[in-house]
Amino acid sequence: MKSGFIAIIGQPNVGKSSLMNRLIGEKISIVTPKPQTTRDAVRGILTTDEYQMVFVDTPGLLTPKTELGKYMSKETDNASRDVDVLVIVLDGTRRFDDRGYEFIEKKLTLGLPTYVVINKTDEAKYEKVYPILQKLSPLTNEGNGRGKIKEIIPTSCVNGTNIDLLRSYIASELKDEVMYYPDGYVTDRSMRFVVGEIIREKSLLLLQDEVPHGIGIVVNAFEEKKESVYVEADIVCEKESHKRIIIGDGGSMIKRIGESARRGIEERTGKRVFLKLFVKVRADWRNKKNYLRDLGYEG
Ligand SMILES: Nc1nc2c(ncn2[C@@H]2O[C@H](COP(=O)(O)OP(=O)(O)OP(=O)(O)O)[C@@H](O)[C@H]2O)c(=O)[nH]1
Ligand SMILES: [Mg+2]
Repeated sequence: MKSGFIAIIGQPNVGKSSLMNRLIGEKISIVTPKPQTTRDAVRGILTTDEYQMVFVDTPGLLTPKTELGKYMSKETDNASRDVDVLVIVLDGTRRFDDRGYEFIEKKLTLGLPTYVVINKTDEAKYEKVYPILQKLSPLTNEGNGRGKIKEIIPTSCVNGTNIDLLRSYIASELKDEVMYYPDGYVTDRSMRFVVGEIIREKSLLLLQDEVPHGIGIVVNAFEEKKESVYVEADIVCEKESHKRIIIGDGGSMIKRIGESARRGIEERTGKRVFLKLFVKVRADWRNKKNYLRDLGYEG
């Protein structure tokens, strides 16, 4: 039985969370088409007879503009420390620039087994992917040496291309001989955290424009019983105008978010869910330490 930690890092929206969910075969991290969906380093655990992989999904790399941004950056920095394997995810539909190259070059100096994933190949045409491969070639040619990319793997989280292959490469790198988590654990996060994330995911999916980035969720009540779960949560936003959008005409939007989140929580817990949502305005909460603490973004 081998085990190890694997950090999944890269630009926002490239599919890091989707990749972790695919590798584990369960939905652990929330996924939306909006960049900066993931705000905390979230561990996802895959345990089989042969190995235990502890993945760390991370917030997309960014230049922080708010205190929340600083927290997210720190989460990513800390997560790629003390791991056994690095998986750097690129979006095959996007141009790969010098900054991306320099980022990988810098990560290679850590001396960790590093795999580069070119994701979204279901959408990326060869003409898009080829220049990425070409650009990366100076970092690959010696194969297994220190400071070189071990493999470049084109993947798709939509149709599952090369997910098994990536998993087997990762398995070959595992060296530890301890079980970090008991069998049956799929994440290090509490169900209370997961519930907050599901509510945030549904809000991000339903809300448009600038509102989604300014929302956070505080779970005020979480009572899990044998067959049911009772949840009370605040959707925190930055402006009265955003609050009106979140509530919607005659409460139509908050109702949609609530229904969608309730279904999500039911799927995840397998229990009947009673969910009450409230909307609160906390001006500029992304820059206020005490609000950030209430929302769980501290440390
Ligand atoms: N076509 C296609 N879309 C993908 C693929 N992987 C992820 N996506 C989509 O890309 C978007 C972003 O996916 P996420 O997994 O949230 O990306 P992320 O890198 O975790 O994003 P952040 O947490 O914001 O940094 C979502 O709309 C996904 O459905 C893929 O292989 N192909
Ligand atoms: Mg993510």
